[in-house]
Amino acid sequence: MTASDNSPAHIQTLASRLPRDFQWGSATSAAQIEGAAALDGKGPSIWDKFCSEPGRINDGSNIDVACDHYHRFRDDVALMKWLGLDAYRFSISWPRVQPLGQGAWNEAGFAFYEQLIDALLEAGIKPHVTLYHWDLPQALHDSIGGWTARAIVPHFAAYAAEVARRFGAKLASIATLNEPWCVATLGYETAQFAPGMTSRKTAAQVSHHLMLAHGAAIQAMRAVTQSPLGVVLNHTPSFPAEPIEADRQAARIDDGLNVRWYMDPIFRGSYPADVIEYLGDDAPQVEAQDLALIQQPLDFLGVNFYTRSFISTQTPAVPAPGKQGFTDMGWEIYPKALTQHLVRITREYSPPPIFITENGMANADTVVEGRIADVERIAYLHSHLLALAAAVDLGVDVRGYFYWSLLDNFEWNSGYTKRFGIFHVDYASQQRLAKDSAHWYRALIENFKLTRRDGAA
Ligand code: IFM
Repeated sequence: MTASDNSPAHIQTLASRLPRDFQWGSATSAAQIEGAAALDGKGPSIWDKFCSEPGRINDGSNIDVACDHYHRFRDDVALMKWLGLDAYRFSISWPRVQPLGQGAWNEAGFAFYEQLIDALLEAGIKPHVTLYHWDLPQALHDSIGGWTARAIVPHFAAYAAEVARRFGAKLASIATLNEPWCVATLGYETAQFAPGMTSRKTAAQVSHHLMLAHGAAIQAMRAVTQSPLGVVLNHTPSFPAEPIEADRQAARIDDGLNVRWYMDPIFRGSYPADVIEYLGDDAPQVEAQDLALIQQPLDFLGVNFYTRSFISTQTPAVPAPGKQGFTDMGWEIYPKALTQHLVRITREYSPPPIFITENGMANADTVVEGRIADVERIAYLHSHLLALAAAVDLGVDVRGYFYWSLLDNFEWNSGYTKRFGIFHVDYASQQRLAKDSAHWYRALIENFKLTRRDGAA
């Protein structure tokens, strides 16, 4: 990335390629920022429990306080307003509004989200809600087995309908699930995430229950709200490391597990046959009518994109080239895959309008004399926006972009060691500091509004 890439003229060219009503946003999730883990009637989530188990979180931390957003949300909305955001994506903590995951609602929990939504609307920022960003009520896990049990489906649908009934009229969108692949695979097969189980068979069954819960929730919400409804999937396109059949086949299966396993049932009403065959006895039990329930019409698709998967069957594995570097997560920076992938899913699935609901990088940021010169993040952000614009040029219907994340926050099993925010958080003082990337994003949004919305272009 050259210096001139960041010039106002370059930014203006980028802006002119995007639709006039393109929404500029940023995203967070409840468990990662809220804190107040046991306050005002909130029940524990599987992540509260997971954090309490020795060895699960790299830095031994927990989410008791996190970014203390529960108490500081008004200040955080002010930061969003300063950025000029059109939209903010956040999640509702299920155990905050329904501590047991079934039965009684917690009015104090709903009151928090109502205040947040109203503060956003007052600031002119569209609220986009996700219902499930990984913080399952621990009580539901204990009582019925959580996602391992088919019986979770009506409970999730009831929770979704209650949120939609209360808040639907104020929300710009409601997404059922965030990244079901992560929930099922990292939570139930590799044990990297809560609840920390290690069975591929269970994970496959969980993934089916997630899909059923998604379908049932969409159906239940349609009955009570006009708000646009959708789902958020993480897509990490798979590339064979070498032009050999073994790598190609492994990349196909990787794509099947990550992309097609969720896109096919949602948009085609079937699971991919090659993945069913690959799973063998571990394939989930699917009942008649399940796929019809899953394949609900959607108003939008959320795509979370960070990197690509470079698939090698050699020993040792052929490493990803990383010509544009790697993030602090060790993820290869490869923006071209975003363009290719958006074009591919548009061609193969004819999805509804797409939002890039997450994209961003962890960076080893350092504060020097009160400033964070995160040139790497600016380059990442800029190159991915150019990749997004290239997809729009090729006919992909992208309506918005949410930078992950607004704040440095709790990065799951990495604890607080990875910083994704465009605002730095000093966890001891809870002070927020705009990184250079925040200034860059702000200038971009301002320029876009001037030239694309208010201007004649
Ligand atoms: O922090 C996560 C987020 O919760 C889900 N998508 C990926 C992000 C970065 O790992």
